Amino acid sequence: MDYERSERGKPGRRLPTAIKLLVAGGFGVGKTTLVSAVSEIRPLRTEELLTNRSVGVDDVAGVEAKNTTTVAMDFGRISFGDDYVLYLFGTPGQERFWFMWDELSAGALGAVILADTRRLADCFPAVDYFERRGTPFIVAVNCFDGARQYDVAEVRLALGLSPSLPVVLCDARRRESGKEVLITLVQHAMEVNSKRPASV
Ligand SMILES: Nc1nc2c(ncn2[C@@H]2O[C@H](COP(=O)(O)OP(=O)(O)OP(=O)(O)O)[C@@H](O)[C@H]2O)c(=O)[nH]1
Ligand SMILES: [Mg+2]
Repeated sequence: MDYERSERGKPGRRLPTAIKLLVAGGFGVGKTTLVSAVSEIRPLRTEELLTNRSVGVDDVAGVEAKNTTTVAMDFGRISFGDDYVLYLFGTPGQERFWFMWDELSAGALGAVILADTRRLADCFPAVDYFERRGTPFIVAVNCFDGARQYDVAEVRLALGLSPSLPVVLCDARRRESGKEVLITLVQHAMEVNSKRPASV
């Protein structure tokens, strides 16, 4: 909500609108990487080492170099001019930490579901979750090196998504790419909300 900052001696200056967004998706798709790449503050991470105990539990196929995993959340912040500040919450990818999703989702404008085309089915739980909650979301395909490239129409078809739902390609390691994803999400979420009947 916008309000005047006159009490701080700067009459007429507005505080930016705060928007909460989620970065969700399956295990190892690059959620922590994206939040860290775009954040203008030092991101909060809750990474723990993957140990031998997770063998047979965590599917690291495709991300064999990965040796840590998010156990609670990632947090970052990014401003767009003086008008908007986005607060980013990255969810844990592994099923055993999904109980965190409800807490993290409260009050979120929308969610990015990151997808890895080598393991596309891993993002079904996130798609189901946000569809059920009625949270606006977009799908961002994180283009890993060496992974076969698909176009967005193929990904949309494979995930059974409606043509009006944005599917974009990105590189979670690149700040500009991550920013474009977030802008697409905010625009989509605002459009979805503008079509919803006003609550009483
Ligand atoms: N080549 C390439 N590697 C990436 C990309 N994004 C992430 N990685 C690597 O892939 C691995 C997974 O990245 P994370 O950001 O930890 O994934 P995550 O989704 O947060 O994983 P969990 O929290 O464990 O579910 C890391 O080793 C990253 O360095 C990408 O766009 N391209
Ligand atoms: Mg993570």
